[in-house]
Amino acid sequence: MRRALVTGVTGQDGSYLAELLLGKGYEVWGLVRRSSGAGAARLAHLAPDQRARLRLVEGDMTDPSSLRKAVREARPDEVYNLAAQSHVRVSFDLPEHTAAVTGLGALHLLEALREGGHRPRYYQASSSEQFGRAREAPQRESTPFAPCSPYAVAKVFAHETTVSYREAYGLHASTGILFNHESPRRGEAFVTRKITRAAARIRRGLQRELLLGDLDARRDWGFAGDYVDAMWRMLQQDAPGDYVVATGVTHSVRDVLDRAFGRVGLDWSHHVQLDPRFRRPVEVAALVGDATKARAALGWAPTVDFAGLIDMMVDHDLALADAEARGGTPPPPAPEPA
Ligand code: NAP
Ligand code: F7E
Repeated sequence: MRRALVTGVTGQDGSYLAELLLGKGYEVWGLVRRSSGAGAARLAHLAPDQRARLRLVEGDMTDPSSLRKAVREARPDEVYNLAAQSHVRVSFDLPEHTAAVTGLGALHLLEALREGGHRPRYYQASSSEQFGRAREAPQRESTPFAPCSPYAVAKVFAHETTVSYREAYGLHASTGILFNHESPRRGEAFVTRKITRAAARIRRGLQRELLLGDLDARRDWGFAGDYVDAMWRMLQQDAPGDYVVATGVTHSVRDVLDRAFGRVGLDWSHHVQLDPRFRRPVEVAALVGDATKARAALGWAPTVDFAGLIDMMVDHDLALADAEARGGTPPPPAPEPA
């Protein structure tokens, strides 16, 4: 049985990746923090036979000894480093924490692999935010990085460290430069989910207004389920590499509002207020990716378009709002770390 170690297993991508790997028959070791309570709910729906192959191991990206122990115990064939302080605006409030977890954390993990002498394949969760104030559009693997947030700077550090470990030590280490990807499991502080949650709750009379920072920003939004499949495909290649993963289509925050509020039959302009607290000190105005390499080399393609993605999220959030309106249902218990 192949074994994978996934950091960030309680996050959006971690939960989809764990599901994908368990579905392929892997034993999955997930790194979890003592504080992972809310995120662990994302794993609660797994079927009993899948849970039996999911092992949770305590650890933290800022604690190298816990990473060495996780690697030693799991002896993985593949390692997926998805753990991060992943919120761009929050990274301006917590710059050192973000650098420690998102940047230095990757170095700690790569060192644990190198020192362990065991040579699993490694995936680093790189980000389109690394392109920042991008020098060209669409952005591809050769586009220079121009990070403009503490998050993006930390991700560039982790990315370049991964490349240098590949070159220096011959590790099968790949990076996926992923553009924004969303789902019903997206954290509620990211703009798509913030909007779909609000549209559903306003429709059901549970909320009146939605405060947003910027309506003109443009992003290339895809479906998280598609993007974790690209991660897995990268580690199945004979040679490691760097890949942009994106839909190639860009939309504005305003487009998200149109689609989400349209889905519930409301006019968003009656409910949305601008609030400078949700703006960033530096905004990345527009990003759009060119995934030609991933399509050709990995045989990867997105299966969900923008409209399908937003509709999926709104429909999920309408069901949540209905449950909330009925008085709420307790979430199922999360797996216990062992
Ligand atoms: P997410 O939902 O925010 O999940 C982040 C994960 O990291 C959670 O499991 C969290 O655990 C864990 N984590 C945070 N700090 C940690 C620490 N100190 N030690 C150990 N684990 C820690 O992120 P996501 O959207 O799934 O994204 C996955 C990865 O891809 C991240 O690295 C993100 O930066 C990157 N990325 C995301 C996108 C996107 O659009 N989603 C695009 C490009 C790159 P808790 O549950 O304990 O908080
Ligand atoms: O913002 C604008 C905001 O927070 C998207 C992370 O997964 O993707 C994500 O980072 C856009 C930005 O995602 C609000 O200014 C307007 O232009 O959903 P977001 P992000 O910053 O693009 C990248 C690829 C990652 O790697 C990250 O880990 O929407 N926006 N008004 C807002 N954003 C938020 N959060 N809240 C607002 O009120």
